[in-house]
Amino acid sequence: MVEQKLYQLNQANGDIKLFSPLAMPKASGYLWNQKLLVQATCRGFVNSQFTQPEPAKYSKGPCLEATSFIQPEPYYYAHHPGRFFYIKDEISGEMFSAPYEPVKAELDRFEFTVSLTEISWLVEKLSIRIELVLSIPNDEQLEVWDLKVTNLSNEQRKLAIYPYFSIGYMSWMNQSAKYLPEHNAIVASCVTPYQKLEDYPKQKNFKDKTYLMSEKPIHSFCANQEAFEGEGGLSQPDEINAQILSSRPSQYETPAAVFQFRETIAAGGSFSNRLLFGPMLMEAELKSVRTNYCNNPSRSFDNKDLTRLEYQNYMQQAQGCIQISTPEPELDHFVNYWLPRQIFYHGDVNRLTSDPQTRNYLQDHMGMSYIKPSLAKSAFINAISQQKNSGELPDGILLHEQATLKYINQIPHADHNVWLPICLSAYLKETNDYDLLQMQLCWGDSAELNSIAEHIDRAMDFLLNARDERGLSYIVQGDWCDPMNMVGHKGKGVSAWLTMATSYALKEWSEICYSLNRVEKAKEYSDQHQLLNQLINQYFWSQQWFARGITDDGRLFGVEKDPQGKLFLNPQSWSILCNALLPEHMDKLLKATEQQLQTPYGMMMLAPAFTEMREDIGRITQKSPGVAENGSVYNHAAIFYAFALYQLGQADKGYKVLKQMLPNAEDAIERGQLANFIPNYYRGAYHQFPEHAGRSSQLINTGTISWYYRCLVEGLFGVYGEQGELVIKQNLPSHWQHASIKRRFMGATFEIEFNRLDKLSKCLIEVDGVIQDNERITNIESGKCYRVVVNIPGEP
Ligand code: CEZ
Repeated sequence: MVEQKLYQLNQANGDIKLFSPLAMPKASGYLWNQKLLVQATCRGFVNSQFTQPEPAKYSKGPCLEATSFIQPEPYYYAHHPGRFFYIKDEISGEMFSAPYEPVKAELDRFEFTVSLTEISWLVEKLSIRIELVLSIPNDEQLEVWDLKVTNLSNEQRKLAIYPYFSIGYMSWMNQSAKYLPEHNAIVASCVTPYQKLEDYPKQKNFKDKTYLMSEKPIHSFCANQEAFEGEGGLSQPDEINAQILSSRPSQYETPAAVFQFRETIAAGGSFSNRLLFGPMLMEAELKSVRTNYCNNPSRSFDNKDLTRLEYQNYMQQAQGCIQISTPEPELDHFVNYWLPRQIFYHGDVNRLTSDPQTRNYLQDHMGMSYIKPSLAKSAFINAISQQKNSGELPDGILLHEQATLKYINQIPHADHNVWLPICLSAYLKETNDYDLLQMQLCWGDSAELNSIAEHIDRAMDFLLNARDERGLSYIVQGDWCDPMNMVGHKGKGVSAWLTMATSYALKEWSEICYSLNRVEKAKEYSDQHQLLNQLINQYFWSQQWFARGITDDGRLFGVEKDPQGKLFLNPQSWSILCNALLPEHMDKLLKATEQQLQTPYGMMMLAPAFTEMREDIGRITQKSPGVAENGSVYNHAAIFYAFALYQLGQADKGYKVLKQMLPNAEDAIERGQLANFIPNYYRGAYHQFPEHAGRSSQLINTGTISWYYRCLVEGLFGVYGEQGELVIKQNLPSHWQHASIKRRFMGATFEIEFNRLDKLSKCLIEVDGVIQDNERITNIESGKCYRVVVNIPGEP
């Protein structure tokens, strides 16, 4: 027997197909638009959120309000929100559910396909084929489910088909559900709980209703979770064992949305139907949903229907500036299809928040510089216009008038300013839009007008002032590392990472100032950067690597003598980025870092992970060891390391980090996810808890991806802009003999072939047949296609 592959990548359209619901139960796809995010697992569990404008849920757990964020390593339990389809043979009484939950019957065939614009399933059991397609419109808060049931047997079948959409526990104040025959819909209603009187006006227009509508007439329904399940539970619901559903509404009971269709299907024949699920404000909205999405020829299920075309158009924007073809098909697949899509999700909907953390907002838009630079530009302007007159950027950027700083954004973090020149630098390389820096903007708290360049000067001055008597950067209640909240809360502790990041920011800004001909400023910041690098070595170098910081009580931590949290990755990476790492220390540092932090799943953020609270470090030490910042393979930190390695020209080491970030055929099961996104972490604490190592957090929100793209452009392929010219400085791994890419830059296209040739003494670059005497392409003409050959020395 030929062993069936676990999953398959389609290089022609980006699809990923998974062939079992068991091997990677949490494998998922995600769809979004500006107001809605839906992440669905292969088994039919769904995490979804919509905005009003704060994120909210319309399908929840059974007894929790579940209004919190989507959690890492989400736990899916029997009653977890999901969209399930029970199928019963009315003659034999046999039953199963698609895609898999909650009956979990062994299936004859299973295909879960995540494509760029929809998620679909094909399931076969009892000679019945179920095809399900989930899509969403590009601008509405609505899940569109197209269902097709085909009789694969040679006989006529009598089937009962039951879509079961969980609505869950909506509110302890008021919840109910009923069926509205005129709309073929179940509508559940609630009142979002509140206490403060002043919240009433803010909440009275909340979309407190969830509906499920059927295109075709239904035979029976149930809108009451408990009644539906009865004693049988979700895997054998009492109401499915009965002939028809009970027509029960719910009145201060947990709502559910279940329909029954009873169909006689001829041999080879099929039954199709469409279901629409989402939140709404008023019942009156059902009318337009019906008109638009039911029996409307232009929007009926078809590859060319309007809803799909509109969504495909939306997703068309998720095109990166490089297309690659390398010896690694998995890398090609991810970089050509899924990476730009994940970046576009971050940049276009800002992770569905209304107050993104400033550092996230800036880094996400750094990534957008490669996808849709116009959007990145407006984001940078928006962030800078909220900068305080003191030079300080706020902890979060408000995206609409009523938005407020919430949760983590109420905690003072000291690093936001460093991201401004760091992220802008990538944008400027890509666009050459130095004019942006002359734009006049006022401040978040004052009407004074200053150029963006002056805004950034002030951001740098603010960082330089936020230092102790030694010249080291205060950490306050956190830096890039959010939960490192007790190192400096008494006002004394300093961060090695932030001191390095400040130095790197100054270096980047100084270089930009030179390009702007602001020679004095450039010199001033460059001097400060040099000075900082001396301090970094003086205070933070410890034996073989850089420490992480000095606590309020003056303790240097992240050093050899610490039993836990001995070595942190970020200070090593950033000492390289800011050029503080002394040549004589380089080997020691790289060796220690690799020995202690490298795992088969990537670089851990620190090791050993903390197993108990340290009151001089903070909340990070309370996280489970190997989870998130406490020593996981925290991809955001790992990608900084890759970027630093590329800066050193360490092509093989850099590539290894990039490659390890993607699930591959050998370890996909341990990671538990498909290569359709980079998660924020894989479980770490590799040496302490090896049995869980590698497990994906399943979270799609991460700053990793922007840097991943930057590593491809500036590192691996080395095809980046400088003053409108294209620099070619590749770092292909030594085992690649050949690669080709298509690079969009300054309106032109570059078809670049890389070949490794033996006996070549140095890299040779040929542009349209002409050998270049340096590594840059100048006088680029927009609209033109350049053919570039890069010959790289191979064996001597
Ligand atoms: O959030 C991320 C932040 O969005 O953690 C990063 C930080 O740089 C990003 O801005 C590192 O700390 O405990 C916490 O508060 C955590 O910090 C999380 O919220 C963390 C999550 O892992 C989400 O990705």
